[in-house]
Amino acid sequence: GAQLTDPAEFTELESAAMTAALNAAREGFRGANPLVGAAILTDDGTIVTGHHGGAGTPHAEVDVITTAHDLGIDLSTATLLVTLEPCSHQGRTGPCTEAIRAAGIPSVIFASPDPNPLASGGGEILAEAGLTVRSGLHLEDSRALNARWLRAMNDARPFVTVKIAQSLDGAVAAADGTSQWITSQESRSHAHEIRSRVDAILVGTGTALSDDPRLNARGSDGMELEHQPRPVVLGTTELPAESFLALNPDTLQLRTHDVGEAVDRLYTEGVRHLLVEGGPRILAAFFTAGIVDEVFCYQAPLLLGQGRDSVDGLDIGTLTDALHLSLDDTEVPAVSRLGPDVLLHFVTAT
Ligand code: AOF
Ligand code: ZN
Repeated sequence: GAQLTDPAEFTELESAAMTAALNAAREGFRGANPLVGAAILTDDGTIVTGHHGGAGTPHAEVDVITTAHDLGIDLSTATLLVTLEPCSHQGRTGPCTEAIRAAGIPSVIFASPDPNPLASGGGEILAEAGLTVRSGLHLEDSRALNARWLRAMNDARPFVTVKIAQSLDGAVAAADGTSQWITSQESRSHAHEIRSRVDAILVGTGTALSDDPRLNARGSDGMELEHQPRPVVLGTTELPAESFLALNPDTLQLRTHDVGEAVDRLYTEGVRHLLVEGGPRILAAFFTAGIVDEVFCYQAPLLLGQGRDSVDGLDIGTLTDALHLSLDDTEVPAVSRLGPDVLLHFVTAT
């Protein structure tokens, strides 16, 4: 990658423009693609921003250049700031390096390098083409913005979020199998928001058969949210032809018992963020395989007695073998109240 620039070399206006780009990035969709924002800073201190809206849509650089053209801004003396190194590849859209050159922009600042081997190297390409290229401005903020995507890229497997909704005594269903609804409406809405930010949701065939879930993301009004995850079912049992998942042409059934193989397959399918919703044996398999990155646990204030454990089948016989998690509030509060429930956010050891 390109050399990092000494932070002292950036002006206050450049810093402000990168902050604006970071804020614009947050308007994007967190899914298979990173959140990326861009800004154009002109001689007279004007700042315009753009962002990437999700896979298949224009990259942030192209978005902000389009806006600048629409506003009649002179780009021949402008600086383009972008939260991620401009891509160099022909992907679902063209290379941003080309768009920047074609726009005649002489100076580029990016926050963090692009770790994607397909897309990286754009900084060097622009420098070789004679542009002034600097990097590292608000580097940590840019990294924090895409922590899940960066982890997925680095590990070459999807970032795995586990969702558990349970009673105080750790049950996800009562003894007779009844499970609707243990958690509150507020908790369920929150869980649907998470669904709308992931690429895929995975359940086992057991859950698919017992609950007939839709695995889509819905608002509190019951309407589908803008971004829908891909439903994934793990296991060999056939789904009933009339079930929601069998009727959804996007459903992917993975007929493997190995969760490691399953996530590898999902990565090649383009999944960068996977939400695992159960059931209890699937959760145990993910924990045992060490491929859980994050847990959202919705804890409802009720006891279910002889219920079904939320995680079932962990081979832990003694305290020293316990699997440890830690409360984490780098991005969301580690502990929050959702109506009558408590939401806990954990990460696993890295
Ligand atoms: C940029 N600007 O706004 C984004 C970039 O699927 P594609 O073709 O859109 O390419 C996605 C890859 O491009 C993604 O994995 C990452 O490496 C880079 N994303 N690059 O110059 C952007 N979103
Ligand atoms: Zn690009």
